[in-house]
Amino acid sequence: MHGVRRGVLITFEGVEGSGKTTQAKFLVDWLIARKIPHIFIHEPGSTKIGEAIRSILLNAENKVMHHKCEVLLFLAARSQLTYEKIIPALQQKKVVVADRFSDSTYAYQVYGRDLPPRLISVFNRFATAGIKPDLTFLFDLDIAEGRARGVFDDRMETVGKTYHQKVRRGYLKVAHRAKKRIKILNGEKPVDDLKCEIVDNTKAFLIGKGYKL
Ligand code: Z5A
Repeated sequence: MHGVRRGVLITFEGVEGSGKTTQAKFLVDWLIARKIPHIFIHEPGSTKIGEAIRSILLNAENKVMHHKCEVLLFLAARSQLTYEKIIPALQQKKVVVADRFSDSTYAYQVYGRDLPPRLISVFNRFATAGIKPDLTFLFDLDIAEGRARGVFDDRMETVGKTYHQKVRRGYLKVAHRAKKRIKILNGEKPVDDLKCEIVDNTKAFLIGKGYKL
């Protein structure tokens, strides 16, 4: 950890069922095996306040929720997580592995809900103290294929297929604008192939940041 100045934030993004949680957990196992200090978080949630907000956001009975209320709740949960867990972990030079972060808001609320990008970007900067991911893995997968992998019945998951297709396209637009940071992975590939791609990319990235592996 000699040459490391601050920790890094590695995020996993993608549509539902794309396999990002599976791979984020594999990366955590890899970090444990190498004794690299880290934390694992998911959004919305990972704090007491964030989990309470999550239950409001994902409750399928809350169908009346306005899109503006929705985005503010996601940002409120992120803000708590940023100050309670992410900033302290980065200061302690830890690797922060996050199952979703700001790119989700651009894909699901800006592109998916047609909310104004500039305003949401300002709100997001306010919520996160300007913290951005250092490396992002985006799992791209056909919506129907993702859905076939599980049961998806919460408030966000039960919005129609057209919405989720917009989200997928939104993610690709975000990735197009941040080519250096966001690695697009083919979510159709077998789990072990994806695992190798992620480990290879993360290894190179961490070495570049001064981690001794
Ligand atoms: N949301 C938002 O709108 N705005 C925001 O700012 C934020 C979030 C932060 C959170 O949902 C919801 O909040 C989410 C976005 C929205 N809603 N939607 N829709 P969540 O946390 O409950 O769940 P999720 O993040 O959508 O993840 P998920 O549905 O659990 O799926 P996943 O993490 O992408 O996949 P997985 O759990 O790793 O894998 C799913 C299944 O596929 C599982 O059985 C695996 O064994 C299998 N799998 C995994 N990889 C493969 C491969 N490669 N091949 C075959 N099968 C595989």
